[in-house]
Amino acid sequence: MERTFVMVKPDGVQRGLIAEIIGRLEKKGYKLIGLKMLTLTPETAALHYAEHAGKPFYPGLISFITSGPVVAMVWEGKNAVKGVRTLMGITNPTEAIPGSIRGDYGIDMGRNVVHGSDSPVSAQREIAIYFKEEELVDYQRDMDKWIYE
Ligand code: DAT
Ligand code: MG
Repeated sequence: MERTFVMVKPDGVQRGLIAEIIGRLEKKGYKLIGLKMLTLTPETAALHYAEHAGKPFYPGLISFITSGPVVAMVWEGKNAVKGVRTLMGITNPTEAIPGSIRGDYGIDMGRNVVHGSDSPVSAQREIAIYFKEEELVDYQRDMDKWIYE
């Protein structure tokens, strides 16, 4: 099973969308295996968003993502990286399709409520920034036989 890193961003936390976002992933069928609430330091934010360093939106992105608590999570499931990106919608919430999290809850690019890894390689890298392996929970769900054929 594939793992992906998901984060409810500071705007999602402030707007009371934690349960909504977790609920969508949970109801889809993905399995939550790690969760913590924290406020990112500028150092952690820089690690997380290293690929965007130097871009025009980078300073705003770092100041936004460190502006309040976030909920960091690891979700597991078949093709979880791709599936979670589909549930999230594209980066620009104005263009994200209704029914997706960003499409339903955002307007501005820099306030798009949720983060999800864009590839399995990114997922591994991002999970390692936020979680030690022993903080991820290994458990079976009986309902998985009703989700996977
Ligand atoms: P995503 O979060 O969909 O993976 P990304 O990795 O390209 O998107 O960018 C990371 C975050 O940076 C994104 O969620 C919002 C912000 N961002 C990206 N492009 C932006 C832009 N042109 N203006 C403002 N913020 C931007
Ligand atoms: Mg990205």
